[in-house]
Formats: sequence, C-alpha cells, structure tokens
Amino acid sequence: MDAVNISADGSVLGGYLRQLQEHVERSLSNYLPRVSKPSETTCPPRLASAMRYSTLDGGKRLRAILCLMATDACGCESKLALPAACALEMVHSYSLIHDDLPAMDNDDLRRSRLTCHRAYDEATAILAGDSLLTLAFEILACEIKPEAVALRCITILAEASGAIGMVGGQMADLELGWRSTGKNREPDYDCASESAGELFILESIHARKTGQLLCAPLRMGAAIARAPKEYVDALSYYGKAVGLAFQIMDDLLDVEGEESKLGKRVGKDYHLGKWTYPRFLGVDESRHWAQQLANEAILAIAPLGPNGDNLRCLARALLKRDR
Ligand code: GRG
Repeated sequence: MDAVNISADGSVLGGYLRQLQEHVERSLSNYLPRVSKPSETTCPPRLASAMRYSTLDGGKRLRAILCLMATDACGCESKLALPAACALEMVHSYSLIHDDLPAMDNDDLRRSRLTCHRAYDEATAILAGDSLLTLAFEILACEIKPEAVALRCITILAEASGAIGMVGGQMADLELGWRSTGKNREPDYDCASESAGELFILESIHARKTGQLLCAPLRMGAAIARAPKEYVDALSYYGKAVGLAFQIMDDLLDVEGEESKLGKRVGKDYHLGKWTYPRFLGVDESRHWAQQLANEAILAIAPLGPNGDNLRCLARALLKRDR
C-alpha cells in the first residue's frame, strides 16, 4: 500500500485517505436501510431516511480509517475490516445524533447541516440513533468471519461504547456540567473525586467519552488481522494517545476553528464555561501536549516497522486538522 498522501497544507484528506473514505461511504450506504415503500418487513421510510441523513456524506470517517489502517498495518487486506469500519461509524453517528438532542447539547448544526432532530423530529432522532447502534452489532455478528473474531469485535465495541466507555463518559461529563452550574442531581457516586486534579478528571472523562471509540478501531483492526499480542498492545497505546490528542485538538478548534470548515458552532464550550484543555493549559501548552501525545503514539507502533508508516503519518496529520 502507498504511504498516506498528505497534502501540502497537512490536510488529512490526502488521496489515499480519500480513497479509504470512498470505500467506507459506499459500504455504509449498502448496509444502511433504503428508503422504500412501507411494508411490515422493511424499515419505516422516515426512520431509514433519518439514519441515512445522519450517517452518510460529511464525516471524516476517522474511526473507520483507523480500523482499516490497523488491519493493513498488521499485514492483512484492509477490505476484510470494512464491515467493522462501518459498524464503528454507525455507533459514532448514533452518539452524535443523541449528543445533539435538546436533553444533551441541544445543537442545531452538525456536519454543516441541520442536526437530526431539527431536520426530522426528536422522537425520530432518538430512534435513528437506537437503530444505528443495533445495526452496528448486527453487521459485526453477520459479516465478520470467523465467528471467534466477530465475537472479539463485538466485545471490543460493546465495552468501548457502553456504560464503562462512551456512554459512561457522557454521563460523567453531564454531571460535571450540572455541578459547575449548580444543578447537581446528587449522583450515587461522586465520580469526580474531591482530591483528583481538574486535569485528571477532564482526561478521565475524555478517555471514556471520545477516547474509547478512537482506540476500539485499532483493537478491532488488529483482531481482524489476528495480530500477535505485541501488535495489539502497540496499537492500543497508539489509539489511546491519538484519541487524547484528537480531543485536545477538538478543544482547540472550539477556540480557534472556523465555523464554515467545522460545520458546527464554535466557541460554544468556551462560552458555556465547559472544562477544556485550553481552559486549564492555555492554547500553546494544549497544542504542545497534543504534539507530545502524537509523538508517543508514533513511538508506540515501532514494533510494526514500515507497515505502521500510514498510521504515523495520520498521527502527525491529525495535529493539523481544521475540521
Ligand atoms: C450521547 C451516547 C452519547 C454519547 C455522546 C461522542 C460523544 C458522546 C459526544 C460527541 C461530543 C463531541 C463533539 C466531542 C468531541 C470529539 C468528537 C467525538 C468529535 C466528533 O467526531 P469527528 O470530528 O466527527 O470525528 P465527524 O463528523 O468527522 O465524524
């Protein structure tokens, strides 16, 4: 496979990545239900339309690309990982639909378009998210071979997206917001321990809320390639470091990014007084830390040798993203 073609401005959307994105886009479109005449055995057209609206056209497909690249880096055909890559994007898409709902972030704009509940309605958005989540696991169960590898992928994705992963991180983040605005709903456990530093709390929330779904693709890609433990560990470390660097860059884009490129409102987190890396470390120190994490990620995959070159390029390119 050719090395990642990163354009002069450092955009992650070089030729090779665009090619992977196109494969993912096509497969996603095939897996998603079609908008067809209502019948008892097909997906209701409104639901199919909302699932397609929120999932197709617009995402960077980073989670899918990480999965395909991990399989490739372990010496296996990346197309074997396409079903897993699509499952990851469906879980990601569900999380964004639900995150945008009035009960959560209450956002109107996502990927430069109206959010799902604004384009359709709240109930349809909830159901579209639910259907994407369940379809993701159906795809893994039916399309990944052999069954033992499918089971491993299902376990990785369930852990990463569930109560101890992304959903748990979202809950902890909401509680933190309630506490800082005096709307504490007295959770059973004070998950943000008094003695823990603010940065530690922030990091532990992000590790679950966004980090786990960025690490899972590497682990699933390695599982599909039936990689040795040394590779699995190296890719997991890479995933954790890149996941945190990605989040720091996301916080920086909220401060410095352009709304037209990001396709969502900027400055929202800052104005809401949310806990972010620039808030605690400042812009320069945050950027420096993201760079350090990318370097750590690059070092971690040394055992993969030249096969890891695309992942190394991606780690560097993510630091320059503008969307
Ligand atoms: C509601 C169950 C539930 C979970 C929500 C992931 C998440 C948890 C919320 C997303 C909030 C958010 C915007 C976090 C910042 C990092 C992030 C996940 C950004 C969006 O991911 P990208 O940039 O999006 O990969 P695209 O559109 O490119 O797919």
